[in-house]
Amino acid sequence: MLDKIVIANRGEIALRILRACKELGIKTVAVHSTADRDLKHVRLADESVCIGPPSSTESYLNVPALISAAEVTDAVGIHPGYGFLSENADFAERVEQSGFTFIGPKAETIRIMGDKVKAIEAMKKAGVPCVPGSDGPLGDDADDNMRMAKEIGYPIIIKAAGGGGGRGMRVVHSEAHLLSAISLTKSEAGSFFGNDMVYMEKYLENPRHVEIQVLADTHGNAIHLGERDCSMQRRHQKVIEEAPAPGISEELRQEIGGRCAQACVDIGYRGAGTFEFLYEDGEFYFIEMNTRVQVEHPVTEMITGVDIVREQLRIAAGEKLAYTQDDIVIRGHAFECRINAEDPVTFMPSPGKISRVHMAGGPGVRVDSHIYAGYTVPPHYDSMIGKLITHGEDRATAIARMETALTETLVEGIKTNIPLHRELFKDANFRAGQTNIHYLEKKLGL
Ligand code: MV4
Repeated sequence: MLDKIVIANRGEIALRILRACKELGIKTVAVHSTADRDLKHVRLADESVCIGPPSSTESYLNVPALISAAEVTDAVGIHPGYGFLSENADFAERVEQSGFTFIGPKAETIRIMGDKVKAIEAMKKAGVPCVPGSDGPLGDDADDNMRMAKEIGYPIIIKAAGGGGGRGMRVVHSEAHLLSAISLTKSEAGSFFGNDMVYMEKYLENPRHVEIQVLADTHGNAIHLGERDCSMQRRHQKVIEEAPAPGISEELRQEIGGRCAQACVDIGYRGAGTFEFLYEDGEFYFIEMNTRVQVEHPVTEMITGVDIVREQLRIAAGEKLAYTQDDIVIRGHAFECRINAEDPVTFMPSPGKISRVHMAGGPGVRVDSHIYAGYTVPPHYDSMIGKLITHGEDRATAIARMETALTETLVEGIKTNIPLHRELFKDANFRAGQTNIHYLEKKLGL
């Protein structure tokens, strides 16, 4: 097993990684900015290193500082968590070139998945269903592009190869707007991502966002852990996730999940990963792959019993997957509410000192959070202060447990979005599993 690792992140995921390390007997190094000296995982880690001032660019995104921290503490690996440098291929490469284990896929894999055109090409080749589209970057010939869009059928969407997560895309409803949309998206992509390559897809009007969790080891084994529905989102920020996705049959799960796992084997994928799909009228369409552990990984852990972070660490140590596909059985249903330090109506961040906290508990309730009474939420980072996760034998039980858990939870001194979650869990369509990627924004009048 790995002897000692640097946790190159903060907040709840840093604590989550630390907990997995403790179970596996891995020593931990917490790195933190000057604004994060009081983080819970910093206190619990074996060692800690201050890597810079509050600004992320000078701390959690500071590659030389992170590598130095690994060097001075004699760590053997670096876990990037999510966000920050977790999907930065250059970082992964520099970690490995410096002689450390990057706890994630090979730099080359991260680079391919960062280029959406290359990612889609790789997935098509591996038999993963994709959205009908341009099969590669758009060329400069206006007539070709007009013909292609007509063949695909409007509406279509123009996306930047360097985009993803909702950045660099434009919907086109008719022929009249196609060419200007292509050139606009191209020039924006050039300045935002330093890559002006764009591609075209059929625009799906009311899909759900359903993603498949995978794990792959370095011995040619890969499994899927079923799917999550992340349709409840606002401005590309997920608000509530659940697993399994409502209305997906076991046959369809094994069909799409099996294709994702096989694709992992084909491309030599390593570690935990997520295949993002749009799901509409019973069909899956691949859009992107995430090469990191995700915020919403706990809902999958609850329904499968697999500790995804532990598996990341075991895979990075060169061990074989502890499970075969037949070992993975989905049991019950789970929800996750992302708890943010923000105004529940305006969504404005609400940093500050937490005066009192009561966490929920009881059967099927999990809280992944770094907050405590007296903790000050700094204004410099993402406003997520924790995740409330519930599990039950069925969807109704998981919902009932979440409603109770939301009522039990008390966070005083700052505003949180808990009142919003309480409202959403009363929503009849949400309770019936009848949502799509636009549902929450429409409900909020956005
Ligand atoms: C789409 C789409 C409809 N049709 N592609 C937005 C984020 C990026 N991951 C891909 N996105 C979309 N791609 C086609 N062909 C609609 C979206 C989309 C979306 C997707 C997932 C979750 C939330 C979303 C919100 C708006 C648009």
